[in-house]
Amino acid sequence: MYLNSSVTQFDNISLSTDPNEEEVDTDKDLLELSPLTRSSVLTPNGDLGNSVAQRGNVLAVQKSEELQKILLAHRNERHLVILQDFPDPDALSSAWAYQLIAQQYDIKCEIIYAGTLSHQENIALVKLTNLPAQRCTMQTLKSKDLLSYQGFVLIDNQGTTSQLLPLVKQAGIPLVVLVDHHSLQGELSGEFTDVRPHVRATATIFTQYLQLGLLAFDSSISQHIKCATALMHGLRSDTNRLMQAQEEDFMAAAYLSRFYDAQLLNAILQATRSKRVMDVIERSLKNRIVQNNFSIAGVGYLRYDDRDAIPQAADFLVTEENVHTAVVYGIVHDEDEELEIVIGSLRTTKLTLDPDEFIKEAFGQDSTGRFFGGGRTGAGGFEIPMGFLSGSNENSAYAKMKWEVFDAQIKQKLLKLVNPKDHPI
Ligand SMILES: [Mn+2]
Repeated sequence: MYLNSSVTQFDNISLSTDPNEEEVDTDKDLLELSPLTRSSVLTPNGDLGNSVAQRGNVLAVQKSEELQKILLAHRNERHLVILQDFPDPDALSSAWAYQLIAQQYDIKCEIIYAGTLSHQENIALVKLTNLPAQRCTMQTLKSKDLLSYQGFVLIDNQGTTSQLLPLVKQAGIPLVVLVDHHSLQGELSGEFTDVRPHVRATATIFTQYLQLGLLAFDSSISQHIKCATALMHGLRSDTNRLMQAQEEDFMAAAYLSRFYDAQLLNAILQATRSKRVMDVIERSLKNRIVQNNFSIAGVGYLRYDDRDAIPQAADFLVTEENVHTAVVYGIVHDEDEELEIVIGSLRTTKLTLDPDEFIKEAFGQDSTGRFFGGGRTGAGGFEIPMGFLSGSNENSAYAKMKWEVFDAQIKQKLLKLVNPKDHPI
């Protein structure tokens, strides 16, 4: 717990672009300001519109101000922060930053996800930083007193990748805050919405909020150091270790570098792969077909807990020479709930390939108009529920046949886009 930034103090923090006296005192302090503030100080009339980053910063300032107002209006409430079923470092760290920001307004946030942390790095992240996210299955959520929550929050997702959403909506809990960098997935809009598909990581957006004063990180507070480390990890992992980072992401990483613990980050990154993940990667290698620089691999059945092996296999396949895009998919089965679902991941290094568009085009929508997947820069994913065809895999001939049908269907849909000449659309 920390008390250095009370709400009263916080109310006085100005998010406006007018630098106050203290801030323009010295050159060093100039560098402390946000990029927007700095450039508006240095070139009051010049250079507008020349940089996407600059426009991005105008938005960041507006959004920070807006978020501050919303949080003030929701003081003393309890909120559920819902992450995708299989949260990644970007989601986990951003949700934590949100929780710390909201805490200043006496808003109590519970960070929950329905699935598992299946990536070894994510498990290490949560354990080593003591990150306050909890698994919450449908059953657990049903057993909670949902009336005690005045709002819910979506971070690094728009509700399309969480099983919990229908239940929360049914309970009539309003969406208070939505912050994401995936392309807009639907009509869902919160009281506060900040969706910026051009930003590479949600951690970048949250770091900007911090930088703009929504919470002053203090390097003497261990929790702040750990959260900064988590954000650095989130930012790096969503930008392919900064390779796909843009100016805004680098600025955010630069800011976090003042607080993060490099050794702790290293410890998180040292996490090793389980044998089962290695086996899935091996299957993806064996089964892949490469056409037109696309590498496509079906990996058959996987346990629910190993689901994250799919994106890891895609990460690996995309490193092959002459491959710019990899798609890996498999049937994930949840023994507890007798549920089966086709899950796939796409990774691309091709700048002109939009994963969101590609996946929506390849797989289309379900009967309710919901897309089976989507994406962000460089990465995408899809989930196709198997409904009535779920289960009964004790009969191995049947299980094999079922896989073959799904495998063939997915390949057909992907190859239509991979070889457009063979299948004129
Ligand atoms: Mn993300």
